[in-house]
Parts: sequence; C-alpha cells; structure tokens
Amino acid sequence: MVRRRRREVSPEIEVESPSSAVVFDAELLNREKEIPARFVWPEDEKPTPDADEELKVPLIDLAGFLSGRPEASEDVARLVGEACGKHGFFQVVNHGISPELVTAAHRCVEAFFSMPLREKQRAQRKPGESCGYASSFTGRFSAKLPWKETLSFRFSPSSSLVQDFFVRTLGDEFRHFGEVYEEYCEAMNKLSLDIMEILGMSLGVGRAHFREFFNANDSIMRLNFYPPCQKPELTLGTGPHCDPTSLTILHQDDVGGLQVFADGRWKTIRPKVDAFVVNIGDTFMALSNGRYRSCLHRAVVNRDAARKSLAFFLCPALEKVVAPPGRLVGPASPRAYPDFTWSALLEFTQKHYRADMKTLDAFSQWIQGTLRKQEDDFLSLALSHSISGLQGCRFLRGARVKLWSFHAFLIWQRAPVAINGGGGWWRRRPRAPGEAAAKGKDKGCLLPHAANSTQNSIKHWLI
Ligand SMILES: O=C(O)CCC(=O)C(=O)O
Repeated sequence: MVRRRRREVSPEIEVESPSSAVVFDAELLNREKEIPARFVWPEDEKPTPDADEELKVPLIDLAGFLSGRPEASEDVARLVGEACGKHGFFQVVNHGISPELVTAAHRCVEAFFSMPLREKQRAQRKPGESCGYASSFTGRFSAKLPWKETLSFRFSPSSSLVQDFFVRTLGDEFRHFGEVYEEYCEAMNKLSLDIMEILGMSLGVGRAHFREFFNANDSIMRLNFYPPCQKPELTLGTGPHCDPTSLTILHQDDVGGLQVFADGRWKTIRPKVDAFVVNIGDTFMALSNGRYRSCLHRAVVNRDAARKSLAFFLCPALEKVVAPPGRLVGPASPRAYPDFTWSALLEFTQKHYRADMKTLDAFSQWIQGTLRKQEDDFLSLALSHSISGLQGCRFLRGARVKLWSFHAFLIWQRAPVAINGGGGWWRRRPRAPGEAAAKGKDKGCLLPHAANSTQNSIKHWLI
C-alpha cells in the first residue's frame, strides 16, 4: 500500500491527487491479522451489533398494478406512499423481471470481481468521474474507506452506452457482459418508470407526471462486491449515506448486509431472492418537495462470505431542471429546495463534496451562497461601470453611445441571470469552493428559489 500527498480543499471537501491512490486488494489484505487504519471507522459509525432487528418495509405485489387493475393500483399507491413518507424504503415482488436475467447479472458480478486486480483496473474509474472500476475509492479519500469494490457505468434508454462501456474499457471479449447489463438496465428502466407512475398516483399528481419527467434519463448502474473481512466489526462495506439520485432499485444476494437508519437505530433489510429493494433518493425528495424521504442506509460486511448487490440508480436527464410539480407547492408547503439540475448535483458529489449526511443541505446552501455572491459582485460591477461610463462621457461626448454599449456589454457578461428557456431561467453555473474559473462556455442552471432544507440526511453514496 503506497501513501502519497493529499490536497484538502475544505474540511468537507477532500480531493486526493491522482497519484495518491492506494490499492485495495482484499486477497492480500485478508492475509493480514489487522485491517489498515484507513478502513477502520470511527467508534460512533462502526457496525452496531444490535442492528439485527428487521425494518418493516411493505412487500408490494406489482402483479395487479402491472395488469392494470384499478383497485390494485390504488392499494399499491397507498402502501408506497406510506412507506415513502416514513423512511422511503419498500420491496417489490411480481415485478415482471425474469429470474434468469437476475441470475445472469449476479454471475457476471462474480466473474468480473474474481479477476486479478490488474485486469479489473483496465476499467479504472478516473478522478472526478462517476463510472468505472473503483477499489474501495482509495484514490478519492484517505479515511473511512469502505470494504468493497465497485463497477459503475451509465445507462440511457435505447442507447448502447452499456455495451460500449464494456467493450471500450475491457475489450471485445467482455461484449457478453455488456449484453447482460444492457438487458438488465432496460428492465430496471421499465420497472422504475412503472414505480414513477405509482409515486405520481400516491402524491396526487397523476400517473403521467414523473414517468414523463424520467422518460429520458441518464441513469447509473453499479455492481457492488464486498469481500469477506477479518474484522467486520471495525469497518463498513458502504458508509452511511442517502442516495443523491432519484430512485434506487437494488437486488442483493442471499448473504445480507443492507441496513437502514429508522426510528433512531439501524435495522436490517433481509435478502429476499425474488424481491427488489426500492428506495427514494435526494433528487426525488426534492421533486416531492420534501414529502418523501431519502433515508440513511449502509452495508455491513462479514467474516465468512463475499456479498454482491446490483444497484440501479434512476437519474433525470443531465440538464433537466429538478423542481416539484405545482400541486405540491403552496402557502402551507413552500419550496423545500432550490431548483437544480442532476448534472450540477452529480458534479458537486463527484468533485467537491464527499457525500455524507448533509449533501443536499450543503448543495442547497452552495447554490444559494454562490448565487448571492454572484448577485453582489454583479451589482458592484454594474455600479463601477456606470460611474466610469459617466466619467468617460464627460471627456468623449461623441463616443457616448459606444462607451455605454461597451459598459452594458461588460455588465451583461457578468450578469448572474442569463436566458429564459427550456422551462425556466438559466444562469451560469456557480463555481464550487476552490474551483477555478471555467474557460469558454460555462453552461449551467440553478434558480434562486427560497430554499430551506428540511432534512439532515447522511450520505456516503459514493463510498
Ligand atoms: O449493497 C448494498 O446493500 C447497498 C449499496 C448502496 O447503498 C449503494 O451502492 O449506494
């Protein structure tokens, strides 16, 4: 294990230089008696031995809904609504996904992660990116490392992104993996859009609203592999986090390890081979104007068996503005979060903020703080240009119009508000703390809505 220099941007924003990567090779680490300090979690975050209690999540049978029976759909919407108001977790059965496809997807996880490290590293995730192979995120963080390996890739409906990823990074002999996961992601996409209909019904905004919102989506598929660990009581497979994405559909193998923080303590969601675990993410919490919860969860590891899980994260199209439907906003329920785009939140969690319990709050504050600063800067700039414009006019009467146009142009260049289009006001993307000014076109979004985050949630989605 090699340790090199790390650059700190702020106490919360921690970026490792690309050269600082350490290598997580569980096979080697397992031969040691102790696990390295970087994998040891602080006392108050370590796995709790009493987390064996099962979380009561409804087991939603989708058969009636999928066959279009109205009364079955209403029941399903009610159960889902209750769960999402409490902790945002439920399970679905009779979902229409073939068990053979799920088995094939798990087989490919096993085949990929049992390859030698060097082979897996051909798909190595690059700093600041969300896709590729990551061994314990050792290149990103220097402490509280998760005991796991992941392979993540993008999915968009009716595209060949998944196939292309496998062939591009691992070679033509992995085309079959691409085929399996493309089929799996298409199935997850269909299921998540069905669930979006249920969520729309349960929130009283109609079946079509969220389905249409996510019809075009830029989602992420992640394969999680948790090797056995000689000291499972000291570490975590996935740290406590809420998913910054919109909806997660997870299939876990029969080993178990998923825990959810509910009613003030950690509880378990036991594996059920024919069920998918579904949970609300931060982006959907914002879309529901805070009515549905994106809840804290984590994964523990164990001494005896490796564990696998398949996580499909439904995300909006990158530049779509995330805002709740009008019916969910009113005097009694003012806007809980500012408008944002998924691309802005994704970049925030990838480059500037180690996702934790306060990601959405931190993100909301960042948006508003940066916008406020831009507006202040703009006002003082406008003032100074006006004064110098006036002074210029005293000496150059003939050039008055030109000079004023020039100053107007300079002010426009720095104006925080740019254009109205694509369903809202668009402005230059605020700069994150420590980020250098972007060269060229700096595309972005982010509206100044009164934001008042209601939830302090814990997020370690990236780890
Ligand atoms: O593997 C699990 O059970 C949880 C995985 C997870 O939370 C994640 O990948 O974000």
